[in-house]
Amino acid sequence: QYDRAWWKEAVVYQIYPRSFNDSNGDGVGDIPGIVEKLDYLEELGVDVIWLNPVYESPGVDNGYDIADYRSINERYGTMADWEELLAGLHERGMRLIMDLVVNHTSDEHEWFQRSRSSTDSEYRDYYIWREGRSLEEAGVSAAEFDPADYHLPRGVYELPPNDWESFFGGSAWTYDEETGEWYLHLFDEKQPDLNWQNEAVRETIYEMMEWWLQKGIDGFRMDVINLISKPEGLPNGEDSDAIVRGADQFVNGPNVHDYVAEMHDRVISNYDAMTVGEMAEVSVEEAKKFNEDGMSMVFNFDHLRLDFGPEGDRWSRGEWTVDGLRETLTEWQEGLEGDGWNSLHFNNHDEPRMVSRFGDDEEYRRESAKLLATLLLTLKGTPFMYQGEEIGMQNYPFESLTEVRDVDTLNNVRVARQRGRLESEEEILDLVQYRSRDNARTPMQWHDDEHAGFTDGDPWMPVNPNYTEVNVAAARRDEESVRRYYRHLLSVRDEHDVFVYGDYVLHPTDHDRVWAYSRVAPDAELFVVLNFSSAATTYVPPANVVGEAELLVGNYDNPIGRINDTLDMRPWEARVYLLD
Ligand code: ISL
Repeated sequence: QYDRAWWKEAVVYQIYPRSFNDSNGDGVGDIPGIVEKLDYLEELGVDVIWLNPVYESPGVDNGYDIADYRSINERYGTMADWEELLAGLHERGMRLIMDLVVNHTSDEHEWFQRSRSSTDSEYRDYYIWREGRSLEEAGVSAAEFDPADYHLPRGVYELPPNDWESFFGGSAWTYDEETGEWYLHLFDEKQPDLNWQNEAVRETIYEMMEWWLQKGIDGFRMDVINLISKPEGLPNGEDSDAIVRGADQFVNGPNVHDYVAEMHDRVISNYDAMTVGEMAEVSVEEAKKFNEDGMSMVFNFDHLRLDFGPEGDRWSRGEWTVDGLRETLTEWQEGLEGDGWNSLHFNNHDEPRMVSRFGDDEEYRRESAKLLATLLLTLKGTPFMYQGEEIGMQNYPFESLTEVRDVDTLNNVRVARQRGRLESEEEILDLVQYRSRDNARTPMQWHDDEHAGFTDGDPWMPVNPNYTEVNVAAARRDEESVRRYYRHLLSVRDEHDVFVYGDYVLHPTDHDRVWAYSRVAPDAELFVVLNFSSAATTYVPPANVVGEAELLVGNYDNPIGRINDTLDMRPWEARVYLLD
């Protein structure tokens, strides 16, 4: 009846190892710490663990700067620890997907060390090296030019090969004194981009992927995978509204589908593996092409840009609306129906906490966290939870920039200051509090002892001061906890195929706070209604759902076993009915 796949039926739980559980008191989470929590994960009812990078790395971007793809960072444990983790998950019927970061490596990777050593190195072409431009060539006057913008050594007076910008702020090129050329890095200067045009690069990556799959992993989350193909000649950016300058050239570049399809044919297709491609920016049409290339699903971020400032600027603040959220997610739900598959996510290690962003993290923290859980687990697609979401963890109340560790935040703040874009220190702090990736990276809150039970030492990131109230132990004692609600939703989801395979059907409404939809399968139908507001309201459901129904899930007591022609919705109320 359905085009079934295990990864369509699965719920993924993302673990950011640095911040999950520290077993040896060095203040940094580790793999044995995750092993200690395997029963916790099983009890929660999730099916797949996605582990952020745990490979050898100098750690400027917390592991997204990999120095050796085939080894485990000592900080996190040993390969034997990792094997124990994999075995422990498999014993419990769970699976493991690993982070694949192959747009770039660390500059401390041996390939880059060799590549930078000489223009004749056999590794030179593993990365993207070019000569700089003279001011004349670039059409820049001497008055406009500030060598400090490019960290140029004394006596070097030239511009980078093109005008592309890094996602972490500033030019995407760094001048290297060894050979007097520049290398490309779409992220930090310690994350040089690999040259995917070079067949040797592709081959060695495929071998590495094969090696992990042979060890028994169940798939990959592919970091910024739609940035791997850069256009011939590396032309300047043309679109001044692009997410960063040059993005119109290197996002979904000319050969990206060839590479992804090749990767699938050569490696993935030999396994029963799932893949999710993280996309810096992607349209529904483009996503379908990735599905055709063999990718199980992509992460898109359209709904996580609704609160960006004017011109889509991440480092300024705009307001999201329920209309916008509903419209954006509906476009993806409808767009991929039949010939594609969605991923679903409202937070991860790069994003603020969802309850602080889309909910009410004060009076209605629990209710709104449950409403967002309901949305995550009743839209069509594979849901991705992020650690701490199940207890309703919130953004961190940063009081000063000295509490920030994240390279992305720090670099972007520095560049914004240089360019006079952020006016006052107050404005900066405000934005950091709202937007910084570190909001998601504070330690997991296990109980109300010191450091929330995350570590016996000094945590690498401060613990959110609300840990005395918001923690797993407290959630266990509480009948109404967010965690209990997730467990219930996850188990109900397992019992009814319609959660996975039913079509999404929007119920159009003028209501600016309510979102209602059905999930329709040949033999079952769900009706979902969500009140995104700290105020009570009434909603008139469509006539065709009114009548006898079973309330499968709800975040308030609700004895009524039918859908009336008017629904009185309490603050942040969420209900899921199974129609009779
Ligand atoms: O953080 C961002 C905004 O949410 C993005 O600019 C982010 O850098 C982009 O989504 C890519 O993220 C991924 O690759 C980065 C790494 O820093 C992120 O942690 C990772 O998820 C570079 O590897």
